[in-house]
Amino acid sequence: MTTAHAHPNIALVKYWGKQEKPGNLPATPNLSITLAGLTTVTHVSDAASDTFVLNNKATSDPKLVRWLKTLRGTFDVPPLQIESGNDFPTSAGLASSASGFAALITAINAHCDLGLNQEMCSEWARVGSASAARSIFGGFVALVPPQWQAIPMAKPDHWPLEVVVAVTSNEPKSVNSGEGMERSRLTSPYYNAWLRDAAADFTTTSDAISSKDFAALGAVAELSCLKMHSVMLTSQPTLSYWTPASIACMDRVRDLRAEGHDVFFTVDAGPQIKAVCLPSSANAVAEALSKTPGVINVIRSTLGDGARVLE
Ligand code: 2P0
Repeated sequence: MTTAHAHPNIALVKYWGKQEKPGNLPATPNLSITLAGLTTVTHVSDAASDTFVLNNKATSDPKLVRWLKTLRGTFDVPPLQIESGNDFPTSAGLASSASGFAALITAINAHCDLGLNQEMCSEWARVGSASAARSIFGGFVALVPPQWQAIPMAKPDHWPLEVVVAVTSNEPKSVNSGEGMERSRLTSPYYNAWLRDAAADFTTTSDAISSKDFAALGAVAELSCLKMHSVMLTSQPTLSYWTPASIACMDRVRDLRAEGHDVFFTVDAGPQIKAVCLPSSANAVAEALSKTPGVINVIRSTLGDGARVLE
């Protein structure tokens, strides 16, 4: 048996929409931070036929079945028992598919001696779930053309940001990301504007990370998030991932900033709020968000490392 783990990541420059060609390629460059405080652990062992256990429950995931079939088109991979567990809500806007596919390719690569380096693991993770390409690496990570293998931009200790995740629902999302993105591409009147601005947002964000300019990073990351949600909301039928508590948390983050705290929010395809902050503001942010009506719990995280084999 081989065990690997990986952490989810959250995008500061989002992607939402794919290219119209094979390979599961994002339509726009994107950039994330990897979260140490949330973890997927995946065990892979030989079996008579493929079996998949997620969070202690046998399941059949069409995305995983398709991905294994594609992998076997290139590599000799025997039938496998795959057991994966998350210490955080699954399919609820906390990037469980990112850490899931990153941990899985890392475990299979070691178990089956595929001989993949990290870049190639990133490419195979991306085929499963585009954001998973980024969870192969730690710290600040870019997923950009032309290779669309993730690139580590800076290690966690370059700028030890903290993240407070306000969990407002533990329910799986009603429309998955892949389906939602396709709906937005086909129907949102704002989709082309979203594509047009992405490269500039990416450059502004990279510069803010290099120079550790927190105010600049917060401004561009919040705008990228709100532009993505504008595209989602104007898709037909609408993609509305927020709860009243999500909105209350965003308002609370703005209040905290007005009070002098270094914090900004980002929100993915789900109702959870991720408040990114400097360590000096983390206690105040965690306390304020945990008291915000509708927040179930908060999870605190520092920046983490990439996927790796544990045993
Ligand atoms: C991101 N998200 O950049 C964006 C922001 C969610 C919102 O990438 O269809 O898991 O499995 O490739 O990459 C989540 O979607 O979707 C995502 P698939 P993925 O992080």
